[in-house]
Amino acid sequence: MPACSGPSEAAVNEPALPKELERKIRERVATTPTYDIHTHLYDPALESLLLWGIDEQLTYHYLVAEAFRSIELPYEKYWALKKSEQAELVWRTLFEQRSPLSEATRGVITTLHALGLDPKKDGLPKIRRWFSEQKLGAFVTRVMELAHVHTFCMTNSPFDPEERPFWEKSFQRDPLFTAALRIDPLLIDWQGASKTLTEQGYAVNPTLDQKSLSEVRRFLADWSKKLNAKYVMVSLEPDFAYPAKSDIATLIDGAVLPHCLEHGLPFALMPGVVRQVNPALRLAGDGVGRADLSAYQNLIAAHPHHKFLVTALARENQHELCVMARKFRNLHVFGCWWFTNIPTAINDMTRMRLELLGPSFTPQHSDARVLDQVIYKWRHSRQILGDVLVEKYSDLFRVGWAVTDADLERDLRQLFGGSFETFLLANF
Ligand code: HDL
Ligand code: ZN
Repeated sequence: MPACSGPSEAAVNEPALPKELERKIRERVATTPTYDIHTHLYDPALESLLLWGIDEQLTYHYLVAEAFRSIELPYEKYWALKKSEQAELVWRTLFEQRSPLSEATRGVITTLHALGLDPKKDGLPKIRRWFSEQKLGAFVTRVMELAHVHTFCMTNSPFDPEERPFWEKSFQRDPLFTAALRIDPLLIDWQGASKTLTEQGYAVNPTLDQKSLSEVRRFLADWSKKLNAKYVMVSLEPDFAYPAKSDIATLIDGAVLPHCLEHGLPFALMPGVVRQVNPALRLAGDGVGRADLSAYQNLIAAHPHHKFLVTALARENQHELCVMARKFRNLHVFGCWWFTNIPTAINDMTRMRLELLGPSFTPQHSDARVLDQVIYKWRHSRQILGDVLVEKYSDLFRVGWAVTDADLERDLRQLFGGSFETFLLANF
């Protein structure tokens, strides 16, 4: 038995990926146009609903939560400040009194740097002046170019009193902003939602009888048509159970799934949010919980002809979700959502997904609420995806499979929205 001495003969002589090929992979990952399949951005026609500019960046709820860790100001006094005062407090707290080491604070720096600004030198007043000189239309174009995003998918809710009037009077759509029908209140608060539907002219009553379910289907059909929705979406608490004798399960079985099947729409499920663990933080007050994914496995297994998009909020759910996707071709896994949109989790999840699913998933969405932040959300994720793909193509190269330009273009087209668009058209 030869003595063990360091790496094996083969390992030492294994060819590494040629530097030029590695460079090309990184460059293509950095610049392949992508469909951003879940955002909270809005078609510019929805006017002030589309948030942009430095004060919106700084008052993004991720930064509000982080800033409150270092300020003693009573929550209500913060909320009573003007937006510009809130932004100044966040700026001082997270960018002047500390280094922007978190993902969301680093994101502001990445974004400002990409826009040609120097936050350390310019300071907030000069940055504010720069944004005041931008025109929205040109800024949308610039952000999409810098982030290499070709299309956004919005999150559109018939239950949002600010948004609903725009859709009811209809408006000239910007084709770069597609829509998704968001129905959280319908499923998690049927008693309240049934009142909203009644006000909108749907003959529902709080008891979920057959008449109410057919009226809910009419509601879903009307809004899916109004929006030209690409999918129907809901985020659910960790304890969502299925099957179950619950309003949620009754509405899913009796209205949502029949509607989605009839219209060929995926049902997008986002497990794991624990709503308002700290209500004083308002939008920043939601937490996370490990979801019981057996409910999703039961739901998907019982509906092999329906399409499901799923992203889970808890890091602990990610491996189980990947294995589930191996069992069900009608499940498409997407994104590193919210609290998993950090390099540690993105790196872990993207590797795991490629190793278990190959390129049959969508690695990322921005979840952006402020137009500017699309820049950092995509630059940061593309950096990690580039690292992971260089390693995976290197592993293949070492065993004689060298990725070609055509392979790379095809694989990246799939990962940056192509698999998602194929899934939208799939019939199982
Ligand atoms: O439910 C969702 O779509 C989440 O993305 C929430 O909107 C959350 O507040 C968020 O913005 N996460 O990034
Ligand atoms: Zn979201």
